[in-house]
Amino acid sequence: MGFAAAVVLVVVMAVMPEMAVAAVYKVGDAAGWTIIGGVDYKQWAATKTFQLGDVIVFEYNPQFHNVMRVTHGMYKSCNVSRPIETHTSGNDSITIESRGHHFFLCGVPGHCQAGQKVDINVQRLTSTAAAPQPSALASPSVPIAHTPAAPAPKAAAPRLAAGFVLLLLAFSVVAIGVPALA
Ligand SMILES: [Cu+2]
Repeated sequence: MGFAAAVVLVVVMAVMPEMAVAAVYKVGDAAGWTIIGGVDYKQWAATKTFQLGDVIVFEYNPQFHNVMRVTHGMYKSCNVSRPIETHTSGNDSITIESRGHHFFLCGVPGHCQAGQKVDINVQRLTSTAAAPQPSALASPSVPIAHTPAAPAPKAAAPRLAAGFVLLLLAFSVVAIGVPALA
């Protein structure tokens, strides 16, 4: 029972950062996707914290604009010759499904140069959400599993022993850790 609780806790903590509710962001807010009014899309994006699963909406008159997803190099130089993907509906919803930068620009000549470009950046995880290690606080008595430097040909037995020590360690962590957390 204690073990089950610990497993649930660890799983929940590992999954939690991904469970944030997806948000919908309209690029440029009320102004939409345009070259009119000098919308600063860099500034617009800087005020957002984009997450995986968020939906980015480009709203514009398709007679005058479009949306191209491009590489970083193309984004910087406003190169529209080989977009990764092109959207032209005038109301394009794009779900962000990967971390890192997603570069978009308008492929109509001159528009990117006029500032119609946006970089949607979903932060990469700098540190994995590691569960706290109760053993580190609770028990210096648990010996560290020091794997013997086994000679290569006869690796099977020491590896088994190391596995057993790890298992013991895991059980002691659960035994010590769960009451401390409860
Ligand atoms: Cu445009």
